[in-house]
Amino acid sequence: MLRRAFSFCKTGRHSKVCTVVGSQWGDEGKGKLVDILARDYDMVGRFNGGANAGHTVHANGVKFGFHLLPCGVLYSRTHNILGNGVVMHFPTMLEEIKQVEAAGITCRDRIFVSDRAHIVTQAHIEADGAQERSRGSEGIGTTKRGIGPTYTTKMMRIGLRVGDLLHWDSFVHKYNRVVDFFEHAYSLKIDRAKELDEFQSLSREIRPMIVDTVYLVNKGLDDGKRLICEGANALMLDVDYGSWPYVTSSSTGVAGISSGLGIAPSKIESTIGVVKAYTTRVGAGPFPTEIIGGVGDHLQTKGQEIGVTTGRKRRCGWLDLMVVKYTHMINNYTSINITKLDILDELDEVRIGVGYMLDGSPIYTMPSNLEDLSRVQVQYETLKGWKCDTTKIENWNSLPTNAKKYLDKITEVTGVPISWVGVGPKRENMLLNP
Ligand code: 2SA
Ligand code: GDP
Ligand code: MG
Repeated sequence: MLRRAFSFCKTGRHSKVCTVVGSQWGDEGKGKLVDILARDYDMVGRFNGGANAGHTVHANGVKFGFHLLPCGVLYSRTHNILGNGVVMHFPTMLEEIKQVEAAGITCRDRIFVSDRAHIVTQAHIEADGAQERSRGSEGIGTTKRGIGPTYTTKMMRIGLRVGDLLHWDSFVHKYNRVVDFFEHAYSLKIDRAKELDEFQSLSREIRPMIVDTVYLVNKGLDDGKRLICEGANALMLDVDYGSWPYVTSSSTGVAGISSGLGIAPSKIESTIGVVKAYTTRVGAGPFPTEIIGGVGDHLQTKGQEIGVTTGRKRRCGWLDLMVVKYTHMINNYTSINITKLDILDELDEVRIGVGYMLDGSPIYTMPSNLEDLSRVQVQYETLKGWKCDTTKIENWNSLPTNAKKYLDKITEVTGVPISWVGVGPKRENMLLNP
């Protein structure tokens, strides 16, 4: 059979496999775009992270905050897949299923969890907290959802996998092995009998959802189905390419799709980089365009920049296009979705970081070490604000001239076309570039 021609689809609406990934430090609004695109897709798959993620979807007057469930779950025909690269905290997932059911949407039969995904236990969660405490003032500011320790036991090859739930005796053996390790390493005391009881009862609910998702997804594609790969976190939080060690523990970019969902890179047709119109970061670590006070506070308040998972205030700053250019180099965006443009509506002027200087010379990529990254001097361009309410705008052409100039500047500096612009949190607050 001839291979299908590689098809770039700028908007992501017509691809067979479309990827939505974070291009900054997370919370760009990936959930909203996935929800919008998912209406026309058959499958939505998460490939990385766990219940650290918080993806917000506003649909039919209800606000959902998903941590584990893929954002296609609100459409009755969409299959939602948690790939092998995800770390699973089942109590969180079951809670989310109830949230969706409470909105009148049945979804259990449309959720598929990889038998190869690793399981987060109470010991992983407590170890996360213990590690943060032991780091003192150098704490990463993790979400304390056990993410780092679960990827650690995966790499140490002592973790627990979802498929182990189907073999109870060996599950108990492996559970004890992992708990022994953490109790010893961090002087923890885990109530094993209680947690094993919980696993036993939840495994009855989970069992029908456990499948080989690698086969499910690839067979689906062979049968003509279409897939969205939903990235969690963002490339600046990637364990290899992010501002290490102030990162999460998974591969958050397109590279994570192959390892975390079992899709060959050549099957990915479009990759949409979600870019917030300014920059935010939750947790510690360098942030070159951060604004302390003043406009930073305005963005935090107006943008309601509060962590979906932990309720922490997000740090805010100007849009940093060095970050977007760097993440584009690695992810190769077909197009960009600018989100939260409306949050800049009231500003007299807006600044964009377009380059970095280090020791008096321009640099062309992201420093790999914190020492240099915390010393870069950001080169800014300042543009006039548009000073009008964009939230009622229904089409691209009605955007104010200065807002269009802001968007044009982003394309000029990054070289990536903008396909979508968000001017509010709801589905209808999304403008398509004609
Ligand atoms: P972890 O818990 O080990 O993944 O934390 C490591 C770093 O990764 C950051 N991180 C995040 N950054 C932005 N958003 C995330 N999701 C939640 C949200 C965050 C929240 O949607 O708002 O509620 O606080 C997320 N998850 C992890 C984290 O801040 C650490 O810097
Ligand atoms: P994600 O983790 O990338 O899915 O993003 P989050 O859900 O953590 O954070 C994005 C926040 O911005 C959520 O509260 C969204 O409802 C909201 N949001 C998304 N796009 C827009 C937009 O264009 N304008 C406004 N005002 N809010 C938006
Ligand atoms: Mg988020």
